[in-house]
Amino acid sequence: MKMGLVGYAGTGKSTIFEWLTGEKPDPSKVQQGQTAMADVPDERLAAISAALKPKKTTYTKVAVLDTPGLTQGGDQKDNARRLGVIREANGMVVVLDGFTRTDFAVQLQKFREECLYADMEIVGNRISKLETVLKKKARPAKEIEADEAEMALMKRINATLESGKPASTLNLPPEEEKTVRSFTLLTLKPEIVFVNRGDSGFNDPLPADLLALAPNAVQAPVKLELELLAMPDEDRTAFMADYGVTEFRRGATIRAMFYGVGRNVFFTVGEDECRTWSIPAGCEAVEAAGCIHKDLSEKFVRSNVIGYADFVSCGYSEKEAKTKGMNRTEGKTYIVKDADIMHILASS
Ligand SMILES: Nc1nc2c(ncn2[C@@H]2O[C@H](COP(=O)(O)OP(=O)(O)OP(=O)(O)O)[C@@H](O)[C@H]2O)c(=O)[nH]1
Ligand SMILES: [Mg+2]
Repeated sequence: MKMGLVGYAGTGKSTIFEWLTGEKPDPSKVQQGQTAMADVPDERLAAISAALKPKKTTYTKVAVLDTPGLTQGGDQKDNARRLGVIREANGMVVVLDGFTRTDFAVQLQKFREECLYADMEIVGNRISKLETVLKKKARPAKEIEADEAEMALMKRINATLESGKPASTLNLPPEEEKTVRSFTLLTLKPEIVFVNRGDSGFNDPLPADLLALAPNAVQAPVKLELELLAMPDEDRTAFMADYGVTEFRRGATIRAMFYGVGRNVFFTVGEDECRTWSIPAGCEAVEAAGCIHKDLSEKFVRSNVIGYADFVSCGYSEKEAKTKGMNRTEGKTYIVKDADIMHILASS
């Protein structure tokens, strides 16, 4: 799971990169993008580990990719190259300047337009290429058929983009999604909007015009939090009170990024290790098994599942859950719920 920090130059992406991952951005890596990992905090796993005291507690991670910012009204070609760095990411965190500007909705709309134009160029190029290929007649019928199907799909995507809508609004079925996957269209990527606030205003609700465009947008005073965290403990409390900071939002932001792009977790628990595993929301048990190891999904037999609320009500005891009949046996197609406690059984 790799999330790209994207947006216009100077919106604070590299500052956020450091805030989320604890790694200093390396100026020599700005142009090609820099990646570092961040744990996805989970209070439920913390509670499980506090109760079971395993040797090790492991949180699933997200990779965070810092990307070069776009220039406003700048060279379109150069912006397209900069946007190209994002293409390897699974999702985008669109960073808006909330420390020198208040026009969040305008910034977001502009950025979304850049993505539309960049995708239109890619789709347009592909259409031209397919037109040339389709003129050649002496080819196997199967190839012609596949190219014609791709052409129809590309034209549909193009029409959507031209009407100002992201390609994601087409809700492409898996077969078609596979056809276009290699083009890594930006408007197919899940997006979460982040407002990088200055020293004030971060406790105010986000403006309605922004929420209309991005209902799940989040905000935090990133630079202020970094400065507060770097202070000696004895000074921090006083400064937090001065600025009206009641909590640090780093953890909540990572969780918003993780859940905002459609991920869930399940837990595995034991004396050696308790951990969270990242899965796509709504996936089947056999796919969840594959998130631990490919073998587990290929040789999947069944899974034992305890719902998180049941697990808590049993005092975090698998034995107790079994006694109370809350440890269910589920098959391959069971839809895993967020925070399920799972034991996958595979054949050897
Ligand atoms: N006052 C204030 N300044 C900030 C904040 N966040 C970032 N800055 C400053 O804004 C400038 C740009 O921040 P960066 O993190 O380098 O921005 P960027 O988005 O990575 O910029 P590019 O890499 O050029 O796209 C730096 O001088 C930061 O110190 C903030 O919340 N408040
Ligand atoms: Mg930067």
